[in-house]
Formats: sequence, structure tokens, C-alpha cells
Amino acid sequence: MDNMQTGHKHPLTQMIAEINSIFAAIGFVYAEGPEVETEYYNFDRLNVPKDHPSRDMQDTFWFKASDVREPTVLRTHTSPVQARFMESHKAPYRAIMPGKVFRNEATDATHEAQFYQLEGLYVDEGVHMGHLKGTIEYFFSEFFSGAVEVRFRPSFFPFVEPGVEVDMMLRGSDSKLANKWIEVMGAGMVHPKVLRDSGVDPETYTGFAFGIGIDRLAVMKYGINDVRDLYTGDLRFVSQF
Ligand code: 2U9
Repeated sequence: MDNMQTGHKHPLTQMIAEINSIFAAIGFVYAEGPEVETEYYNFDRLNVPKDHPSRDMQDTFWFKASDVREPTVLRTHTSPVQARFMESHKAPYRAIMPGKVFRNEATDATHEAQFYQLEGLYVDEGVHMGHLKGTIEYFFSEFFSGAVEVRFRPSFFPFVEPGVEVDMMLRGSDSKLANKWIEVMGAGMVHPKVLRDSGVDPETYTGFAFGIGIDRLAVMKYGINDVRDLYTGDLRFVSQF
């Protein structure tokens, strides 16, 4: 039996554990929530307009109305976990929410209909964009084991105001990623309406939030060519990690 191959954690599970320990070191707790969500938590509580295209059948997996008591989806982001976290905890808090999300779209080497997202949330008195930038810089420096610069470009997401797209540049490394700006995530200050709807007083507290695709991080860190390999369970692939 000496040559029997033992199993090990899947690369995505390994990455989530690593991400968790990086954030735990700066006081972030780990939170999870349901993959089957109500329209209310997945969209309404996040300030997504009623007529927003992301609510369409073409983009979102909806349950058959006759099978559920209220409009129900496979969650399209982990953001409802934040909404649930905020209403069940008393501020201040910082938390990361990794988990599987679902989009009704055709798959190719860079898109899967299921993928893993990591979102983060930090709510306290006086939290501002500087804290967001410092936190993201810290995370990427640890995750990619090198000096990382981060820049923000203005963007829009209904749940944050202001919203930003975040680019990163890895310095002084021989990695393929080094010395160029790469778009990596979206982020922003939690919209006051989203705070209020979750029971947080926006006159007292502010918060930042960010969202990133974990599959994309895997592609960047390990040079994976096809994200679909992360979901086949093919041992020739997973044994490399
Ligand atoms: C609450 C309030 C604010 C989370 C955020 C993004 C911007 C974002 C995408 C990145 C790549 C999703 O995986 S992806 O396709 N996410 O751009 N996410 S701000 O903001 C929140 C979440 C929850 C209550």
C-alpha cells in the first residue's frame, strides 16, 4: 500500500483557507449564507432596481414559481450574506464571505455558470476609502507574496456609493503578472440605503465592501488556462495542487 495516493483539499478549498487566514490576521471573521436565496435578499436589499437586467431569466437561475413560496434564485453574488450578517450582528464588524454563486450564462475558458466569489465588509465609525485601499493592498501583497500597488477607477454598483474598479500591479517579481496593471475587483463604500435597510444607522456608521472572483484569483496565481477545470474533479488537474 506504500504507493497509494492520498487525497487532499481541492485547490479552491485551499485558496479559501489561505484567504481566510490572511484576513483573520487583521480581524475579519468568516461568514456563510444560503446558496438558494430569495429575490428579496439577492436583489432588493442590495438596492438593485426592479427592472435591472441582472434580474432577467437570461442572467439568473430562477426557481419555478409553483415550487417556492416567494421569488427564489440561485444567488448571483455573495452580497446577500452581508445583508444577512448586518441584520443579525451589532456594528462594528469586519467579515469575509466566500462562497459559490451562479449565473445563467454560456461557459467558456474564462466563464463558468458557477464560480466562487469572495466578498468583504467592514463597518465601523469613520471607515473610509483609505481603509478600503489599505486592506486591499495588504490582502494582495500577502496573497501574491510581493509588493503590490493598487489603484481605483470610478465605477457603479447599486449597493455602493462611491463604487470603484480596483486594479493591481505586482512589483519586483518574475511572475507573468508583474509590472502591469490588472483589473481585479469591484469595491466601494456601502450605500447608506443598504446600511439602513439592514438595520445599520448610516449617520453613525460607514462601511466598505469589495467583491472578487476566486476563480480569477486562481487563474492569476496558478496560471490555470481554463476555469472549467476547477469544476470537473479530474484528478489529473487537482493532483497538481
Ligand atoms: C453589501 C453591500 C455592498 C460588494 C461589492 C463588487 C463591488 C463587485 C464583482 C467582482 C467580480 C463580482 O465576482 S465578481 O463578478 N463584485 O464588483 N462587490 S462592491 O458590495 C456589497 C455587498 C453587500 C450589503
